[in-house]
Amino acid sequence: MASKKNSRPVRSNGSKDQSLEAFREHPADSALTTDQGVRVAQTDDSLKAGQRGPTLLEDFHLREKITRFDHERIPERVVHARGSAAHGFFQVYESMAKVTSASFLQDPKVKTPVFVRFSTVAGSRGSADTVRDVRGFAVKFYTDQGNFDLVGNNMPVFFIQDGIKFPDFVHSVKPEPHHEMPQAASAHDTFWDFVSLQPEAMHMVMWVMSDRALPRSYRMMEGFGVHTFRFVNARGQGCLVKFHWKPLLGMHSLVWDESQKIAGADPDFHRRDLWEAIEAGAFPQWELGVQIVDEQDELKYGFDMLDATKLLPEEVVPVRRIGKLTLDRNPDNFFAETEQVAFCVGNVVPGIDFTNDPLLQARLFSYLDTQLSRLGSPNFAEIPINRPVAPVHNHQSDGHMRTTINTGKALYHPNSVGGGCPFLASRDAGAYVHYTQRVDGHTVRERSESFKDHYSQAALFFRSLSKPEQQHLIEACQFELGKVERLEIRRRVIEHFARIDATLATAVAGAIGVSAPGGKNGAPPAVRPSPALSMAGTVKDTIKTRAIAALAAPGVAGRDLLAVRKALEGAGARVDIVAPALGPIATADGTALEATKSLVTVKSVLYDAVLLPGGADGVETLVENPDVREFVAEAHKHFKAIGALGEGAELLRAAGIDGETQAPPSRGNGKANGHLGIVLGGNGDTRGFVDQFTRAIAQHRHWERADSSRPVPESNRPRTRTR
Ligand code: HDE
Repeated sequence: MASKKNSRPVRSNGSKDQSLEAFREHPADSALTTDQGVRVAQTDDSLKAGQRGPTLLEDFHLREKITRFDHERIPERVVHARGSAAHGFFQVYESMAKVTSASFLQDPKVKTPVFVRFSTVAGSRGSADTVRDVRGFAVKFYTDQGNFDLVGNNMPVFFIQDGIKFPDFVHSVKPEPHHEMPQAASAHDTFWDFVSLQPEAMHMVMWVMSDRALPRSYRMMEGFGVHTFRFVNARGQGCLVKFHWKPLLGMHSLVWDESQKIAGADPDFHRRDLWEAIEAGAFPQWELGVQIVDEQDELKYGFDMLDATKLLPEEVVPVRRIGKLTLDRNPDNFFAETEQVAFCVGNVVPGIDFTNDPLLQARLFSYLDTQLSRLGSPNFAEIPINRPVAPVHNHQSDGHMRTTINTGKALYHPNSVGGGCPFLASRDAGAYVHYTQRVDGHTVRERSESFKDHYSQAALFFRSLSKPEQQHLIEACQFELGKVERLEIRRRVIEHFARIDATLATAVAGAIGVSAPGGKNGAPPAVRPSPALSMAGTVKDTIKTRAIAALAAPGVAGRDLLAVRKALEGAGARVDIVAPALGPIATADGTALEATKSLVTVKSVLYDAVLLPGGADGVETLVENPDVREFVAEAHKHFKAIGALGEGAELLRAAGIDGETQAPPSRGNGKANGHLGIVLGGNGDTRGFVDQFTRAIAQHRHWERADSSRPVPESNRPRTRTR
């Protein structure tokens, strides 16, 4: 993306002198200036009448500095306020000319620049990343035919069917208006009140209560266009299309307890993860998938393709992967790019068109409208991050913050004064021509009958999940509804749940003081599960970019620890040496080892796996440290892989990890060694250990391990419970 960079000079790192004095020398070309380009001699004291006298109004440098500061903030987005973004590119695998004329979907050699912004929805700009929420997944393609924005989410459906309900829905999930609580959470009365009165939300409620709402990383979640869009080919023929993004690292999630703790330990967890992966050259990638359906089949699948509370199961219409998105560059400036980027569902290019989905139709209006107030002027498309790479020629003019300097006299069409410029283009010359659709109907404020089934797909989703995923969903509902103060709201929700799945309704009801309904609301629908909706079968053969904490203290066996670290890093993981204090560690075998993180600054929740070292003296020190014991116990509680070398196994016992989940005592390369994600290795031979530990980490979380930390009371335990 071409962008005009501010000329803020960056001092070359050539000089090793980092003293304060060294920074006081300033080469002429890097001098501090005012906004008018006047060089500034001193910026630490304001201009005063005498050293102890009043400040003078004529101090233009002071006034400019403070005035600019006063106006630094712009309104945050009303939804999706907290985001993180990156630059990258998209390449199609083969020409899609048969179905669409979109130029960026024709030639596999063409790299289309993109800017992608991920976000949470409900929280404000400063809220934590790991809250339970939908994630935004907005992609701006800078194509040679103009900008195409695919403004999607990480869930394929939405809470409401008609955009007119959007303000109601958002008001219900946002902090309650009288005391502005809770921040970035749906666990409160108004949200559940709204959805309990709006049963069309039930399918999306299932998604938001599932592990999909707690992604491990933006890099490990799917994306969806949600609505049904339309592809149109060069001959003007249309077909329906649903867009998907498939992450090459697979889909992985956090545990709820872990998410809450990360919100304190590192509220920027997802932002940092994305940033660091790109800085490390581990570029996140997704494949773009499409489900293509004939126009006449829009009602063929038992629901209406125009209804955004429904998904089209992949087992019914497979997702064809048509290209790849790679994010390879972090923004230079958060405000200029991530904050000022303006996505709009209405930004489409020739070959892509809309359908009559009433949620989509309202969005076509909303984005431009909100950006006028958020970015302060209709000229926001001139901000570098929003500027198309395709040339822009038109008669729009003036307004706040106009930067284009139009030349010539003719600001209208048609004109002869300007030689007729700019000219109109034909479809063949790449002009956008709307799809020709017959529209015929009465003016009504009504919902189509084909939109009226609100439970079948909620049941489809719940019953397609693996047993552990179902259990997590149940626990999420127990937590969220447990926070709802009004009994009648909790009761209403359980009545809806009973129409989705009896096990779900019974398990949740038991935890929230509501008696389970006895089937009077109608039996849950029979559904054929869709395995693609579960994350259980996702990519589990790589440890690329996984964060592993290797605990250490003076006296640990350094050689083995470093050998394992080298092997794990060779497989693409990041291994931090975590010790009670930063700095060099005197190892038992004299190998040089340095702690890059200390137990004071990091917690187990920030890692995917833990490696425990051998070495009797070092392990003894670690065993005595309560932070270490907590570190290991939490990793275990959060179902993470734990590898222990030699005496390191002592740390498992010290952390209270009992025999049930302990690996069998046999050491070596035996198969049973990776039992429930706990891998033991002997001193000296790390090869077999590394193989098994790598496989255990690649599994991501070992749900099959008993959750001894927060057992569900026996009476509430659904039959779907694992183990
Ligand atoms: Fe949005 N949405 N939305 N939305 N949305 C906004 O636009 C809106 C919906 C989505 O990173 C706002 O510039 C309405 C569905 C993303 O900048 C606003 C309706 C989906 C982002 C708005 C919806 C989305 C937004 C707030 C119902 C998934 C963040 C600031 C008719 C397909 C984009 C802004 C970014 C942002 C309106 C529903 C995705 C207010 C009226 C469904 C990813 O215009």
